[in-house]
Amino acid sequence: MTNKLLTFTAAMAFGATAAMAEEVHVYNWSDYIDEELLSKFEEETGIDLVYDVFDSNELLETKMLAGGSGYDVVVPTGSFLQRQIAAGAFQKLDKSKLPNLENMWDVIEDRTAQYDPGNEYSINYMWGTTGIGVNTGKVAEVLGDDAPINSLDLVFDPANMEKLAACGVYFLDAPTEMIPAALKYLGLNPDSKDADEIEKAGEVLMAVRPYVAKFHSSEYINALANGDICVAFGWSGDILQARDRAAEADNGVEVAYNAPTEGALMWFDQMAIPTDAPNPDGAHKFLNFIMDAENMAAASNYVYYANGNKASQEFLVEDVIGDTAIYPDEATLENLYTVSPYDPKVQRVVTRLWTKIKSGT
Ligand code: N2P
Repeated sequence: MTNKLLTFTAAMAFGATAAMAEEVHVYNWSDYIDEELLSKFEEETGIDLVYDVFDSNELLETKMLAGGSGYDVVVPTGSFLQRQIAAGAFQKLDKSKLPNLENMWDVIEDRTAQYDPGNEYSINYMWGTTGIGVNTGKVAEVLGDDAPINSLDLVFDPANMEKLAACGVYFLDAPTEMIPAALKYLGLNPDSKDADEIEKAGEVLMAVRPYVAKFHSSEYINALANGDICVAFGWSGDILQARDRAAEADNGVEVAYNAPTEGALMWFDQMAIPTDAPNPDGAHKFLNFIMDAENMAAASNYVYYANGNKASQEFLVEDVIGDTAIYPDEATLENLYTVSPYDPKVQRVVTRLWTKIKSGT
């Protein structure tokens, strides 16, 4: 009895303390941070960090538009951010709480202003490209040494895909990445909002659909690294992480990333604070922590994505700052395109088409 009472009292006291501890809830992409930074934030601020991950803008958008997500910081891609700002999903940043904003890179701020004019609602976390990851050995076995590993022909020409199906191909489960790529393959504007053109892109995807083992936006990292698949249409840094995981495993798998020579999508992932964030003050502390030059460099050095922080550049390892697949040179930059959000009518076309493509019917 006494024991029970004691336990009960202790639990109450513990519960009360736990309820009082400050928390920040962050919702970021999977495989997108050096987790040591998470404990560093907790040590420096005394705030408990609750860190969840996702791999789909559509999923994040559903949560943002529904409201009440409970998150203090989320990371939509620019084109999604833009329409979520329009829907009232985010609050303006209090720049007086963000002294590390001075570390940010004007070149990237100019580009992200396309989605968030004046960068009033967001800071850039990472940016990158969408392209082709290959297991070089297996692809050469299947298609020969002159396989077009840096061309959209690899993934959109059914003759290539029919052969590659034997060693395994994954595509992103992301219509806003795959449709622009298919439009580019057709020589059309990748940012086209024309329903007929989008249908044509759908035909490109349907023609290779039988040879795609899976549409998924994060599993391809390990699948490539393990040698379970030989091609992934995915995100630059993720494929470079697969390259490193294979090298660490010393399993004979060699992974390479190429932005397609026809042109590649360049995207920007932006940290923003939901309008109904439970702890906006803590959210600003997290953003400021992330914008610290050394913290931002640690994140990029770990995940192989470029960031929008100029001051971080002196802390980047050569493998990152010196790799044009991560920090593109002028010539590479010229070959990158960006996209803007679909309006609701076109979005319905895209959503319907994507469901059809994934089901393959
Ligand atoms: C991280 C993927 C982030 C890129 N795994 C998608 N915007």
